Amino acid sequence: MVKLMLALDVMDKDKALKIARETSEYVDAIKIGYPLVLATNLKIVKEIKELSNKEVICDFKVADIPSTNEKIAKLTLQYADGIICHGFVGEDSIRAIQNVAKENNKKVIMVTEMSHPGAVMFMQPIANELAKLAKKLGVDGVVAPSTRPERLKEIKEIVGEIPIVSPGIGAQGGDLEKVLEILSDNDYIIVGRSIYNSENPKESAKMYKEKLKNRE
Ligand code: NUP
Repeated sequence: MVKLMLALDVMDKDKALKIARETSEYVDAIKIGYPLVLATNLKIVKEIKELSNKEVICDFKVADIPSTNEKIAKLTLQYADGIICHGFVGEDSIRAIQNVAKENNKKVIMVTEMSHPGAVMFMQPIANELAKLAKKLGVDGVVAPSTRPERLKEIKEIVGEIPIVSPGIGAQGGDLEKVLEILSDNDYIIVGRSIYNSENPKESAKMYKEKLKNRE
């Protein structure tokens, strides 16, 4: 089954813990990014992991020189099960993160093409090259857009067995039906606002989970 990753981009600790607790029955993984970590601190990752008992991925889109990437990865992967990094900074920068991840048995997920409209300016022209690099390096996942199913398909064809982690369903307008025709078992859809901003996040997470189940 395609998995559900909750993007927990709320900026209040109690709200984050409440939503993580309420939705954990229906989500397979929780993604924590700058909004929540900067509003609290890195230890929130540990707390969410303990409370939800789910895979927790830090979406820090790391994009620095190898030695700085290494430091960021070491700090993040103390608590998180995986980290999202950018690929455009090049092979050495990604390898620096992979080295830390391998020592700790953690995941490195690399961004190829982002989901927002502006990604067509600079990212889309190099995204297939980034996907090829992801495959060469054997990363544990790649981010590709649910907002552009044709691009999602192309990137998936390039990376083959590497799991896809795909944002854009819900608030960004991605078409879940179309996306589920492309994704396969072990891939993830990422859903944020349409779960955590809904009146009933638990029900919303349940609805997404059921849609994923029904596609089997
Ligand atoms: O290309 C990307 N698009 C994207 O939306 C790469 C991402 N990591 N994200 C993240 O996915 C974004 O930062 C947010 O955390 C989540 C999507 O959230 P939402 O649009 O469902 O609220």
